[in-house]
Amino acid sequence: MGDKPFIVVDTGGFEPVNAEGVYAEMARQAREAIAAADVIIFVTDGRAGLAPQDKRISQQLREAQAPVFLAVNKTEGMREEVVTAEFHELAMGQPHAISAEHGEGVRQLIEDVLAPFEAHKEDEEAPDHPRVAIIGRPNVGKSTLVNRLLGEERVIAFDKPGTTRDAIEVELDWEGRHYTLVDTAGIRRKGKVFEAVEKFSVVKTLQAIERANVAILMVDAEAGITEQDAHIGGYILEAGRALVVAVNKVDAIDKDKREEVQSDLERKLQFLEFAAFQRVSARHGTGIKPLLAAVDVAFAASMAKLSTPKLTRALQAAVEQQQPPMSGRFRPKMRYAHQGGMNPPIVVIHGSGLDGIREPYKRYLENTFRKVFKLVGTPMRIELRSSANPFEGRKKPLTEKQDSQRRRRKIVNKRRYG
Ligand SMILES: Nc1nc2c(ncn2[C@@H]2O[C@H](COP(=O)(O)OP(=O)(O)OP(=O)(O)O)[C@@H](O)[C@H]2O)c(=O)[nH]1
Ligand SMILES: [Mg+2]
Repeated sequence: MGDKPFIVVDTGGFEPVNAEGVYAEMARQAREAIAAADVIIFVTDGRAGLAPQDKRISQQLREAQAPVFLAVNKTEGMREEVVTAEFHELAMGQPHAISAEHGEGVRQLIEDVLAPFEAHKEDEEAPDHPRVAIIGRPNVGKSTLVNRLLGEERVIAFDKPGTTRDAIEVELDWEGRHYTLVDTAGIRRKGKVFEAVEKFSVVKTLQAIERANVAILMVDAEAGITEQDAHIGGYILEAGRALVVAVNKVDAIDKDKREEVQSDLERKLQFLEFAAFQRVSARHGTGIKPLLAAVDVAFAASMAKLSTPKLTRALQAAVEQQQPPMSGRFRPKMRYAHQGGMNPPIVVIHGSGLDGIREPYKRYLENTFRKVFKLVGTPMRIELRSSANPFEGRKKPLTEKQDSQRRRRKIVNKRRYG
């Protein structure tokens, strides 16, 4: 939410006592989730009212390390004080009346839950070596690659999806350079959520992506390129992590299959074209050297320092070459650019009427910056910041107060930007 990313673990219904069979398994997973969570949301049913199980669950949750928020669900159309009254008995703080289905009260609940956490800030101090997470579907060969890089069987690789369950961190020295490698459990997406063969592994994998500097997205040439690979790539892109795509098991395919894989890569992973694609065989150790070289390049790009004068010159040259399209009667005006963050690099552009800049022009600017700063292998973000433009999009005449405010701001802007 906003600038606070978070990972949600949806647990199976929790029957803490006398659980058998599938319920025992659900209880085990819920316990694991409770132990791993930073915050717990305990969801009860406002229509059914306070149940004896709720009391048992609340007793268990009292032992948890993490703070617990009590949500009373299905309360659409009901008075908050009335529906939550009996839930005070659980003594788990102020109950939050929500309707998950109708989206009522959910935003407030999440805001309260996240309140103690700092907004996501990039660590501006560049680390001296990259943290590299190896990500991919189950069974594509991630663990085999880690062993190959280390030159020893340090992690378990096996021809069965779900072999790796936890994110495992190992240190690698390679030709005088140092890397922290993170082997992860294979994930795939089902509907809108990611899953692993072992349910909890997925959280570790998603966290490994967030914590990495560079992700190696491994795909399996033998099994073929799938939508699942694209989903995982999309997640890495969204997280803003630098990326290298490793196309594994090339030893196991013939020429026809190679062509099919190539065309699938171009089609299905086209949106990852900012990244290097490297064909490898983790089993035989081919393509390993260029793979690590691509990791170095992506790491450097994600941590690049973009100087304000050089950015601004690049911006001006880009605009000269191709002006942004008119937006209504006005043309957006870009004045200068500076770097707003790294990993991924963020370019902040200042000007007026920038709301009128559309996605294609933003992409054009991004490509310009990529070329000028030779940024390969990292996503980029472009942020547009408009100073007030008193004429833009005005429908109603301004009130006197607004007008004098705008005027003052304009004078300030003049001073600032000349
Ligand atoms: N032919 C071929 N097989 C490979 C290669 N790399 C891995 N394999 C095989 O693929 C199977 C799965 O390898 P793992 O390294 O366990 O795969 P993983 O991605 O770690 O799988 P999970 O941990 O389950 O997500 C094993 O049988 C490996 O021997 C390769 O380069 N070529
Ligand atoms: Mg593995």
